[in-house]
Amino acid sequence: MTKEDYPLRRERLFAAHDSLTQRANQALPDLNGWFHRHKYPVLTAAHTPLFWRYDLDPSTNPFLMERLGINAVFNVGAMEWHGGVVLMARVEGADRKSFLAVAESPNGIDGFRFWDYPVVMPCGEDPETNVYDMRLTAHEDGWIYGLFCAERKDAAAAPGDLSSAVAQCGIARTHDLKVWERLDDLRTPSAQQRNCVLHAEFVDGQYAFYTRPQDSFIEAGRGGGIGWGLAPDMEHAVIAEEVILDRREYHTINEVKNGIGPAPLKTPKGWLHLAHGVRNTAAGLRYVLYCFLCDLDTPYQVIAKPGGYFLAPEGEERVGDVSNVAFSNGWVRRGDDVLIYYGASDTRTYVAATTVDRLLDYVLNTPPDAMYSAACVQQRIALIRKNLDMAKA
Ligand code: M1P
Repeated sequence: MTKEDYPLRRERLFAAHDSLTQRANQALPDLNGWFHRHKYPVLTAAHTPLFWRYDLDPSTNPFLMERLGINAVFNVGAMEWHGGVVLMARVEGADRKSFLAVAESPNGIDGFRFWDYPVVMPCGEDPETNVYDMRLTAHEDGWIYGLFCAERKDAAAAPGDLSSAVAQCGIARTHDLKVWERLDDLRTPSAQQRNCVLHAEFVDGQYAFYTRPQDSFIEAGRGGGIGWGLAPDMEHAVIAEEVILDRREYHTINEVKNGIGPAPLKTPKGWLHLAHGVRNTAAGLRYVLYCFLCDLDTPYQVIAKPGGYFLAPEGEERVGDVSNVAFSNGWVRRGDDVLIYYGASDTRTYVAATTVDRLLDYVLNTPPDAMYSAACVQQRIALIRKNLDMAKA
């Protein structure tokens, strides 16, 4: 590139970035009545500001090269913010390390722009190697809490094993999403934790957590599913007793693993949950989203749970660094509308839209998993018979 080419290349880079971040999204037709997708991802690596990636000084970067690449933007926490929507994104650098950063949009569907600086998350004397998947909870105590995975190399790993890691639940709080106070990591009876979420209200005067006990970094092992526990304080949160709220089951969408998505929505009929379930296939793990409803007064009791998945990765969502993954840790209620943000294949972020009424109808009227083929046939025959009888009448 000659010196003369520099201004043109710079102009093209900025024009392409502007056209991406200003592109209007398009609602896609709703296929099952549960939600509708939108055509374009709301956040990708290319949405990150150019000044995060390029040295824009021609004297030190005459070729206008990227200096610090971004690999992916996915698995976002979400909340309403001054009438708009903010996403707390997992941004993964080309160096594989993730960090957290806020992007804001007036309508939650398109026009997301990152704040100038990523989140500076305080860390202690033993800094984690990787932080990701923050769930945001505006708690009734007045703080906004962010619970996230804090990952470190396993100190007990055998020599030469550079993959074994330990996942724990990091906790921080803020009032403005800019200045964060780091609290102790959550302590539970389980060896490791990921996908932990803070409930927005006190339960029995204590802080209530959704957990995901796991034996090792990847395997849930004896961890039976999504857990629940109470802690008397947040500065040094300790859960003494962890109970399983939504159990993993053989030959279902969550036989291998599951985990709560965002903090549940409070509705007149119960606490509405979005979670992810993981099953095995010959092609590897498949991550899908599912929903269930918990009792308002006893939020650790599931009162309705449809069989099967609510949202599975489709089309280009299925392709990425970890293919066949739909993962959500953020949704936003705006009146009756609900915007669901989901990471696609650990690479980019999409939004689907629905309403509280639709979600309640879905969880209350979709039949549960019948658990074996013969019972599934009977379940389907009941539906077919009802429809055919009605058509004859
Ligand atoms: O790679 C798929 C997902 O794997 C993990 O989720 P889980 O602990 O349920 O397996 C997380 O690392 C998540 O970020 C990732 O999307």
